[in-house]
Amino acid sequence: MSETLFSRIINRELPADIVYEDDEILAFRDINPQAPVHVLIVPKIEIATVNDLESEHAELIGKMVLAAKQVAIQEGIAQDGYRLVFNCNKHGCQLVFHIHMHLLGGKQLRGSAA
Ligand code: DGP
Repeated sequence: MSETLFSRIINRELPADIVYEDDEILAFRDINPQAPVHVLIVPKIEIATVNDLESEHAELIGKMVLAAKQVAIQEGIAQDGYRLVFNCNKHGCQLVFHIHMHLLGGKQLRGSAA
């Protein structure tokens, strides 16, 4: 598989505003923020889409949610609340094919999904 944009950020080949890192996960601010806080939670291993997840990835996905919770606390938005989103493929408007979870908050968000 060719290296994704997010793998290049993980490998420090491209700059990013990193807000969280552990052995398995990197989180950095979205380059095109849709809310005052817009952070991408990204596993260090390359998995293209949610469709490519297997049961062996269950713990990793759980850790991504826990990382998002930690970033929300750091950013001071945990109490007011936030949204966690995975986009998948064309109808989900996925642009980068290295799975990532969007953490959005810092204002009153509208609607619940689309
Ligand atoms: P998605 O549509 O779910 O695949 O979201 C991809 C997000 O990635 C989109 O909100 C913009 C963000 N993005 C794209 N390129 C870069 C980049 O080079 N740096 C950062 N920080 N974010 C990027």
